[in-house]
Amino acid sequence: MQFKPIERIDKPSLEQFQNEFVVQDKPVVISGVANDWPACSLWKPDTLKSMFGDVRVPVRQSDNELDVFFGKSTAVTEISIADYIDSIESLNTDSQRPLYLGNLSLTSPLAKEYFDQLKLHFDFPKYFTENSGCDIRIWMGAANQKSTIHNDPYHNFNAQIFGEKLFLLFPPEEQEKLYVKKWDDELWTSPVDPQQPNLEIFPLFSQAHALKASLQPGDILFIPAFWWHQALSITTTININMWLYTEAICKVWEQHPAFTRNLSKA
Ligand SMILES: O=C(O)CCC(=O)C(=O)O
Repeated sequence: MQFKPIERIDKPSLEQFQNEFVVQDKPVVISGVANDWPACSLWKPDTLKSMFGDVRVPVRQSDNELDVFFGKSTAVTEISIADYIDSIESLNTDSQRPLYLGNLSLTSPLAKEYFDQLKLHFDFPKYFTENSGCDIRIWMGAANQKSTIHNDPYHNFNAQIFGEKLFLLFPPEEQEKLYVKKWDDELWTSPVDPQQPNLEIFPLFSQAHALKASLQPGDILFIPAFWWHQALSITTTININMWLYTEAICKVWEQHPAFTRNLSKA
């Protein structure tokens, strides 16, 4: 795999963001925006523990998505936020892997009570005039937590709140080199572990072209819809992301060669 760094931009205007990144289907790391969010100073494992320690949340049995999608750990369990934070902070994560509090919707009716309080702490810029289908999720994980390479039929803003997370992004047309498989109607995911690829089984992965960014607190990564992406926590991390579903994406999804190729393989 070869990679280049993802471009960075400081506080773009709506026009600049739309013209240089959305229209050109190009990822970017936005700085100078989330740094001022109260979340970046308030949301630390210990403060979340004191604010919401008793709240019970669904967590994945494994924080390695390769286990979730290609292994045997698909189960979800429930745990209090205090116990979850203790588990990721006390575990020797070199030899044991903890649970993963990932992809927790803050906009679901169940989380509404807490969301009203949390939403005062962040404010994603209005880079899209239409905001339909806007969905906000929180992700908290231990060092070495990893996702699979997958894509989403939404534009995505992923903000780093605490710790450091590494993102690899691959353009939609790199699909063949990633050996993606259908998980459900919305999710296509790759069995290749980009940190330890098995090139005997997945030889084309050696020719894949990726973009790479290390997100620090206050960075917001824009992942255009359908771009393949993978996340790896370098430290304990807290991220918040917002998915945006637009009319334009709907049209692309219906016509995109990746989608028609996916359908013919399904
Ligand atoms: O952080 C992760 O584990 C995955 C994040 C992700 O896939 C996303 O923001 O779409």
